Amino acid sequence: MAISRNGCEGCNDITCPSTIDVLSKDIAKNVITAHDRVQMRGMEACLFGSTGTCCRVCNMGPCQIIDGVDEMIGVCGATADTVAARNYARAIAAGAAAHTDHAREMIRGFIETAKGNSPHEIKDEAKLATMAEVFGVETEGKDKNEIALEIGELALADFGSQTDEPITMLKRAPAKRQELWKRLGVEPRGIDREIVEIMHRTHMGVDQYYKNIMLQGARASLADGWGSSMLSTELTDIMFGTPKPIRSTVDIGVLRADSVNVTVHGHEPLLAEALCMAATDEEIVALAKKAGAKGVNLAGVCCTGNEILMRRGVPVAAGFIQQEVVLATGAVEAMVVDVQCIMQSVQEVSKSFHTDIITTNYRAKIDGATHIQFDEEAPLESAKEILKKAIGNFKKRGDFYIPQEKKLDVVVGFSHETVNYMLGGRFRNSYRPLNDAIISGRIRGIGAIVGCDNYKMPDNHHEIVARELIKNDVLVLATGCAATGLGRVGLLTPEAASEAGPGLAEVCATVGMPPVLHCGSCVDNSRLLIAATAMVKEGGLGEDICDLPLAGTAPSWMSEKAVAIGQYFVTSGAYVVFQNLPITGSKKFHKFMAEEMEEIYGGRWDIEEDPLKLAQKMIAHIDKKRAELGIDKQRERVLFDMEMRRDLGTGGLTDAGCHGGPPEK
Ligand code: CUV
Ligand code: SF4
Repeated sequence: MAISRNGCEGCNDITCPSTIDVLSKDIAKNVITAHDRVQMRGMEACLFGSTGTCCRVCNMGPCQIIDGVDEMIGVCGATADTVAARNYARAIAAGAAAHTDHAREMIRGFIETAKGNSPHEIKDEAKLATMAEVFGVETEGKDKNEIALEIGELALADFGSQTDEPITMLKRAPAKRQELWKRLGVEPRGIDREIVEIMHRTHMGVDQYYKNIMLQGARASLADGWGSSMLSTELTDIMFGTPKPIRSTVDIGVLRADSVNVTVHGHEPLLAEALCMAATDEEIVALAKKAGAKGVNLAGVCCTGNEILMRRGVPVAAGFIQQEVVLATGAVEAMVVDVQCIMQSVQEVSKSFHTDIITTNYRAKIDGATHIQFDEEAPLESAKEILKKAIGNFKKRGDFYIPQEKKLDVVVGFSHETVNYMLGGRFRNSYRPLNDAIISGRIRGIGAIVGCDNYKMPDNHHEIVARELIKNDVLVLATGCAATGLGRVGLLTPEAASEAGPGLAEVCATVGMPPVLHCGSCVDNSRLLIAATAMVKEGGLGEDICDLPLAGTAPSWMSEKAVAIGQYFVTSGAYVVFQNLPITGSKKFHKFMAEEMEEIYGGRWDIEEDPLKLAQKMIAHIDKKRAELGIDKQRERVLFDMEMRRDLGTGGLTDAGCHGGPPEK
């Protein structure tokens, strides 16, 4: 069938030039993408499913609920609020489970590394020392591997803990936040346990009060953000190096005509790091040359891409929605996948080409794909086996098309430590200059743009949100496929600061940083929690995360992980706005999420489909927080009297509060 690929009058638009370019070529004519399927389906998404009121948890149903219509409650009597809250909590559980299983693998790899059973090593000893302190590990007289082993084992124990003690990392949060969580009874205990408890409480006939269900939703989300995701980020950094600013490129154009192209897609960097090491191995390079190629060119897709981009500067070929398009070039010898966000369709697309889809994790196989199990005890050998398979395909490559001119430069690698160093670097490592820039109003606030991309929305929504934020002096921190998308439109370069408002532009010029900072993969959203906490601890911006002029969004979210992430930000005190959420079919639950949560956590959910308005809502929240902190006047002075910004003081601003209104003295 004929498919219009250049946009369909306001819906599902593709704006990405290289996507349009590749799909318009003859070699791609048989490729059906997610975008095509959105159009081909010819039916709207089910109203009950998309507003949260379809219940399938028992076999008296499925029940479709209409809030306010008596005969349309569940057969068991469950209301729209109960059903929507249960579904939502289950999405949190699934998202948290994904991060948790990923984290567990990383920690097991970390332990093997500490034992000397892997080709990796303990690289970041400063971070190792920080983690030793968090876990109370004595470092005197021990070598780095002994310390790492103790940390690794304690970290792993947090997953299966059966005590009622909170998980270790929770104590990294601001003191006031910890007290609040304690008071509410939402401190996560064992990480796995919180996910199990959600599944239990949302089973038929258990927890049937939406507010109580969401207490557990909040607790499990914290087990993800401050637990598994944070453990994964920190231990991965120790093992593979904490990201530092590094130049690289993004876009499909990073594929190379003269090399064996291997795209690495999924999430767990253990495999990706091993592939990076194997790609430069003499034997592999020799084999590639023998096959007529210059070598092996690795290119990232999705968050695996972000992991090796951040730490090694390996180019990223594609975000989530381009995973099929990158194959449609005909230039990929193998797409290596592990877990999460891999569309089953890549296998179908690969059939039109010489491309192999190689699954590597026993948890994630695809009918028809080649499976080469990644052996954690012999990562390099596994990686070589995979690359050999890819090299074997090089000679079979037929016609192909790589959009060369559309390769975009990016500067990435903004870990919490980098922000600390870059902004504070001239004097000492600290968040003082960042806080001061916010207090003086040169930086209005922080906007986090995280998460996926999704063909439900035109593909330029991240860009619209980001441009509006930076134009209004909001510094953007980006992760996940959102960050990749922003790189594709040129916003991850210091030069992009020319599009920022005068205050942000000045800060970016002074430091030499982009107005949009790439902070990593989805699990690395935990970096944002640490950064926010550091800002609180630095002083002058209140006493808790909910006092900060900060707002988060995941435009075009797709994965359940985005729901878990959004919830841990809200539970940590942030304002989080998505373009849609499956909660709108229930009145009380919706109101609870969008309004009442703020009274409990100081953070709340919001929904706004229009990306420009979404950005403006984030700015409005930032301004509200500035006013509560009493720093709104400073900003007016900055904007209207450039001279005065030099002599602004910072004192006396620590008494703002956000737990239910006026400052607590
Ligand atoms: Ni984890 S969750 S699509 S942003 S990787 Fe991209 Fe990355 Fe998936 Fe969403
Ligand atoms: Fe229907 Fe209740 Fe069963 Fe859900 S739990 S499917 S609402 S009967």
